[in-house]
Amino acid sequence: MPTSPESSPRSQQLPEPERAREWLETMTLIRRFEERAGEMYARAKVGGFLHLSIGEEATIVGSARALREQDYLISTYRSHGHALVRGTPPENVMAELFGRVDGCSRGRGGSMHMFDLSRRFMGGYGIVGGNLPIAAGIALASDYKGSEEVTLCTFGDGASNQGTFGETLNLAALWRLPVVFMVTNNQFGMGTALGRHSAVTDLQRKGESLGVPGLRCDGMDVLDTYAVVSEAVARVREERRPLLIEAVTYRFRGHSMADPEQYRSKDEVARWRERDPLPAFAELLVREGVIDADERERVDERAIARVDAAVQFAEDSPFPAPASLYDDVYVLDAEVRGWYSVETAGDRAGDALGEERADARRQAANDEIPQQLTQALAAGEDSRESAAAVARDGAAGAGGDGAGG
Ligand SMILES: Cc1ncc(C[n+]2csc(CCOP(=O)(O)OP(=O)(O)O)c2C)c(N)n1
Ligand SMILES: [Mg+2]
Repeated sequence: MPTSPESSPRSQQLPEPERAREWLETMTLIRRFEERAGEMYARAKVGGFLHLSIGEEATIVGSARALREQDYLISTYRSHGHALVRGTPPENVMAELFGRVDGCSRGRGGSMHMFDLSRRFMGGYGIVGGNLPIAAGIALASDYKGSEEVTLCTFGDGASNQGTFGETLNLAALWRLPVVFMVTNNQFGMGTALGRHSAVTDLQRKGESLGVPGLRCDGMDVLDTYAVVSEAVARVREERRPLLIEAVTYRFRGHSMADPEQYRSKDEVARWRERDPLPAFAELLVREGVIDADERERVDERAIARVDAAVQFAEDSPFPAPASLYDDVYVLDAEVRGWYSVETAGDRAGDALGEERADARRQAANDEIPQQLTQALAAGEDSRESAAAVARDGAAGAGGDGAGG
């Protein structure tokens, strides 16, 4: 099964009809959303990169539905579906793609940096393998608090070759952290097939030597994914030991929007498309009498209408104000001067002037500026305007010559 589209037959239990319908609705929403996101990218409405997970919807929905609301989910740059499955409104996900203020990361992250703390979706990361140590940190915090929370960390087959994979699984096993690692084996790391980038292709076994046992699920089947991830999450919650799951799936589209796909044949894609998880699940629900053909049609129409609304919402949302450019970021003082600048000049040996300026800034940072900010925020003033005003005054005051460093 790992590298071919055939599934192994398993006995699979359908959930309650209401849940089954919700899973179908969510898978359909993700599919329609991503198709439209691709169109919007082609029309230059979306900047940067765009990675679609069309074909991987059963992996996303089956795994996320195995979580409780208090559990955490963290994924990669291929994460529109993860935001949607956790309940982030499609309007805010689309606005994020468009770089607008109503995006779930306020338009500052774009496609690769979805984030929704209120729904415990911890992002969206552009660095391959970069989310694994963060997941371990989240799980460590959950453990430290004595909570029952579990973290589900999804990443790609390619990421399983990163140093962070070994380092994180080792520590997670050693410290008995409540984290489920899930490698979404979609058969490729960019244009490199699994067998050409990983010495071990049976990915569920890749954590064994690190003390992390593995399980495998058919990531093209939402029922199997749900069953296996549920079992893993329950075990991790109970036993306080990490597990690794390999979800075997396939991405039907290119790695990102600019991918000539010369590394695979059309036949191979067509063979996997025969197992398209979305019609497979919809047909199962019709066969089992959970929905009828009309209902299936309506689910699709509703998803399309919701995505239409999301596009309109994103179009209507403004871009972030230019004055907010430096909100939430640290910048080097030599480049931009302000209370938010990170000191560098004072670190240079023998640079007396730099040290003097750094001292002045440190002094300012210690007292005046944060207090002014706190007061401004407490008075309910618009935080961005206040911050900008304080930054201007602070920079002038701290450096004497308006330089601040
Ligand atoms: C540390 C790092 N190295 C390289 C890249 C470039 N890169 C982006 S996606 C990708 C492939 C990762 O493949 P996989 O982990 O299987 O995830 P998938 O794209 O299939 O979801 C690479 C190498 C990166 N973003 N980060
Ligand atoms: Mg991959």
